[in-house]
Amino acid sequence: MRSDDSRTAPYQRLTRPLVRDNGELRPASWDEALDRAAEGFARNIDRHGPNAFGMLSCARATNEMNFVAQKFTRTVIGTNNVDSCNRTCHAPSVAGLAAAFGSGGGTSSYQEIEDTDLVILWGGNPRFAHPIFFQHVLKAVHNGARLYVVDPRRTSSAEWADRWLGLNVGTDIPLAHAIGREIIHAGLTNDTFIGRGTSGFEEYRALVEPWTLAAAEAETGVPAEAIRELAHAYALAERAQMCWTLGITEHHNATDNVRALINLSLLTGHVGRYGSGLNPLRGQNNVQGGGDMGAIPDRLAGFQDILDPEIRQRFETSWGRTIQPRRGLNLTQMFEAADEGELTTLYIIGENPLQSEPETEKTLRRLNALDHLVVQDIFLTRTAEQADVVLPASASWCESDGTFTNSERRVQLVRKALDPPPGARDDIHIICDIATRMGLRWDPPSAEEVWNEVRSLSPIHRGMSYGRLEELHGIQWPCPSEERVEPSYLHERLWSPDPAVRGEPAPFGIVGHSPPVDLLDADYPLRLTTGRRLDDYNTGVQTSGFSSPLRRGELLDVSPEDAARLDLADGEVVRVSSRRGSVLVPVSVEPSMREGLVFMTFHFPDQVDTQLLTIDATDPIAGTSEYKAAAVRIEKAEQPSPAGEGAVPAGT
Ligand SMILES: Nc1nc2c(c(=O)[nH]1)N[C@H]1C(S)=C(S)[C@@H](COP(=O)(O)OP(=O)(O)OC[C@H]3O[C@@H](n4cnc5c(=O)[nH]c(N)nc54)[C@H](O)[C@@H]3O)O[C@H]1N2
Ligand SMILES: Nc1nc2c(c(=O)[nH]1)N[C@H]1C(S)=C(S)[C@@H](COP(=O)(O)OP(=O)(O)OC[C@H]3O[C@@H](n4cnc5c(=O)[nH]c(N)nc54)[C@H](O)[C@@H]3O)O[C@H]1N2
Ligand SMILES: [Mo]
Repeated sequence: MRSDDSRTAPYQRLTRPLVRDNGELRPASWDEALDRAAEGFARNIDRHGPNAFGMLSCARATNEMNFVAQKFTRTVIGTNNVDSCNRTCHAPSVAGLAAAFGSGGGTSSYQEIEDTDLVILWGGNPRFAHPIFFQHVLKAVHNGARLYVVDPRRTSSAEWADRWLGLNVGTDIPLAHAIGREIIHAGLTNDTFIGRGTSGFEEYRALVEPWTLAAAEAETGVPAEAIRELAHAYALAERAQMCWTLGITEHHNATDNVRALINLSLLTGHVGRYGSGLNPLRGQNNVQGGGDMGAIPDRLAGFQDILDPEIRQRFETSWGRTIQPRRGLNLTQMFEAADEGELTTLYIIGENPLQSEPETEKTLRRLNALDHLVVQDIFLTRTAEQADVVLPASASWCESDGTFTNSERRVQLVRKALDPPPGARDDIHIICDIATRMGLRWDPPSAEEVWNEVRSLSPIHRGMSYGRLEELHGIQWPCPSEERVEPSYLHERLWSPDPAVRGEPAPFGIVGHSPPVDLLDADYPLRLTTGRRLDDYNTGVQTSGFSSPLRRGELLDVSPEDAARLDLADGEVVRVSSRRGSVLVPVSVEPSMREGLVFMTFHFPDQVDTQLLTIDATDPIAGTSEYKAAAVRIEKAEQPSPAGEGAVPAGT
């Protein structure tokens, strides 16, 4: 472990492999480190079988690297235990969209955002977290679109909104159901679409009936009039875009939340048409692509079902190996299996779970329970410090060739712009070197060779040669052939008068309200929600090295009302305690906060470990944790500030 002083210093790029001897990490040659990595995997497979292995693949790396990582897992090891940080953010969006429409992608293009009449940003702060997407939203506003923001905090995104609906954390389903009920009662449903493209409307009508505007106001805190206004505006808009992010998905009932939003589009026909759609704004630069490449436990490349024997057979023929006919463990289940001793070895490429998973002590225990942990990263992260073998990767996004896929399903070519630091190796090459040591001779392919293999196996990518990607500046999937140009939006079929074209209707999601698991009471009376600020990125590993006048370390945003009640001044250090742990952090009094709500990031875990407070209650369908809702109390602390300064307003 580092000394406390070095914990505030920027992370250094890894340039030499490390191996653990007698409890300590020491520098090693590439040959020694790769031998150790491979031997440890082989030993664990021999003793416990292939399902004792888990792979966490990097949602920041290229499609090609993710394809190779999942192929390694499924063929060299022989398990489907492969996942990524998609689990911590938009797995519920994928699950909810797939349950409704059969596939999990966002339905619209960015151009359609500009051309729409109404945008709802539900549980997302794109001004900070998706600034490029937010530019498209601003163009829509400039073009006359109405903008609604649904968020417990009055975020900086909300500054541009026609109306901000400040709801209580975890009350999105009552709000959505009340909007649905109001649309039905006002006679504003799109009956053509409901009749052709959906199923289960009557059950849905009965489900939402109790959620009157008054009942919803009482539960959500949003004034009835604002709910009514949004319901009418959404239903009456010619075109409307529903966009959501983690305020919806980081909950114990996240897939239900997603279904509740999808229901509103089914009621009004705001899907399957140009300018109307459903858009989860994906988190990491390539989290959409990582999933599309099959770096998830239940799908092969192109979102193809692992349980379908014909699909498996196509991959088996190409790869010359048998694929297990069952879903693998997701990230959450892998950590649980480590606790049970069923998963004994993990290969983590570009993830920092020790600081991104809830309840740090639990994560540390689980990592330490492993027999063999290999971490391949560009920095020596806290997770890497726990590893048996650390492999320095060079393939950060600007140091490699390949493709990325963004939230509008657009695959784009990237070209190497920088040389990697000496000593580091390309992610794909490292995986191939381990595969070769484990008995399969994998000569490192070029990125284009990997991509052509993807195209041969994934129908939705088939028409995307590197040449076409370059010429057209990216192509959205599905792109099944080099000749056809597909519409920019998905699910047009649902509008067809011909049942044969329409196919399976989209079912309404029959989902009930379930408040946050961590209940508020006299001991823990405040609701803590966690999220992001503009200048920092996730666990801070990649942003700690650049200086910004806006960065002031971790802060606890508190409403002026709570600050007055608790006699707290800006910059004063408080102890924040949840049922699981406590931290010291300076306060920032924020007019954007509603009474009873406090906010922190998880960007500075070396100084303030927010994950000591969070809860690992997870969505049973998607496995995503309820990062957005912990119950806490705050007390004045005499200790000096752990994060230094902290007297300037943080901004939301
Ligand atoms: N600058 C910056 N950009 C990033 C990242 C970063 O770390 N820094 N991370 C990237 C990643 S991995 C992701 S996944 C995205 C995340 O992007 P966002 O989801 O936009 O980011 P968050 O700030 O985590 O959460 C969004 C909002 O959810 C609200 N919220 C909390 N609880 C609830 C609730 O119960 N209901 C509703 N409706 N809203 C709620 C919060 O107040 C917050 O404003 O950002 C990506 N972009
Ligand atoms: N409290 C709280 N916790 C949260 C969230 C929250 O809102 N609140 N959000 C969750 C979400 S949405 C996410 S996505 C997770 C993020 O959690 P993580 O993915 O665990 O965190 P990051 O800090 O993004 O770690 C990325 C790592 O990838 C490495 N890396 C970057 N590029 C490459 C590459 O090309 N190759 C290799 N080998 N490595 C690379 C970086 O050095 C870094 O160590 O956190 C989750 N945790
Ligand atoms: Mo994310």
